[in-house]
Amino acid sequence: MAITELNKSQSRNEAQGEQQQLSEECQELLNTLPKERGWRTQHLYLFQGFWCQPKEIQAIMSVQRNFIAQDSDVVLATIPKSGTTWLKAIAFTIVNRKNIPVQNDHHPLLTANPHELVPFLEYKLYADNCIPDFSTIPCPKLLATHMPFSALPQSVKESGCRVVYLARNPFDTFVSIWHFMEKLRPESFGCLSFEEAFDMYCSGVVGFGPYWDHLLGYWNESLQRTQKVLFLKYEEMKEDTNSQLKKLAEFLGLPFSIEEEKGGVVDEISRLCSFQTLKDMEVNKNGKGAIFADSENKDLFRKGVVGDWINHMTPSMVDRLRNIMDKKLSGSNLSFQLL
Ligand code: PAP
Repeated sequence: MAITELNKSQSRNEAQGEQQQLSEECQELLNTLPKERGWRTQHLYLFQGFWCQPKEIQAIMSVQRNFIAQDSDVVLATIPKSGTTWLKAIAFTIVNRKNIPVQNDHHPLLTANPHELVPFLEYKLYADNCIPDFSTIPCPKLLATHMPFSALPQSVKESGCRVVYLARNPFDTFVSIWHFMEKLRPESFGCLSFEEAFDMYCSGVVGFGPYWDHLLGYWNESLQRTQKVLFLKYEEMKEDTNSQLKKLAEFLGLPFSIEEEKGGVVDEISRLCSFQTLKDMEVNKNGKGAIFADSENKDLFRKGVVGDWINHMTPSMVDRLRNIMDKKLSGSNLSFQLL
């Protein structure tokens, strides 16, 4: 068989494999949804107004039906590549600092990737037709999601549970996701060039996107319900990690005491969760499968900086995305530091 034929039949098989693991209900639903070329699966589907992979759709339906939030729960929300791993590490360390002091030799972050400590609702807990048993998990439960605000289960919106959103500028988010997908995209689906991916991104076709809708959903909610939704920015966390850590701890109802501040606890958390510290951990250098079975943990730690987009985008790409963002965010009072 010629290589092109082999690739075609491989991608057909991979696409069929993807579909076969789905419930009949989900397969039927997929047949009715608009679809576009995917980034790491053959297609992305427009589900409830956002773009999603088939397995994610099935899991999200299950989350929406089955997950009942408790008032003490904390949901960490991001669009992919906005700093999810970092936020998980920080939130886990803040919430557990009384029981697990930051300098403990057995701190879980020394041996586990942050994604193992704060599971995603749609990738871990409700994936593959599982319904998790939360009864043994201590409160407050830390959970994560890439779902847009509009798609969150009703109980998350109606209970007292807190939501922390981390946003990152669209330029770096795009560059980061393109690099990540380069690693994960099956060869048989062919190359997805930087330019092609950029076109898709600008049309809103990216996992859990359009990017701007995701952002605005949480932003608007954070303005209306300040006690319930906290909106953080990656760039501000990079610029002054300690002040953002304090803001987060306060929002979670676990402010740092004067003794803790004087004793350097905030600095220690910043250091433990910093890009370089996490990147250098054995589990993050050589571990696998923290999010997807087929992903390597090291791919979650690429550069971890603000402004890497300048090394990738042409001036016309920058203009195009800037114009889109100006239009989409106009009147929202939301802006990003880009460099
Ligand atoms: P996910 O959505 O798949 O979980 P996520 O953690 O949001 O991924 O994004 C990874 C990005 O966060 C990477 O950005 P880059 O590609 O521009 O480098 C990664 O380097 C960055 N990142 C991971 N951990 C940290 C950290 N501790 N501090 C700052 N940035 C980090």
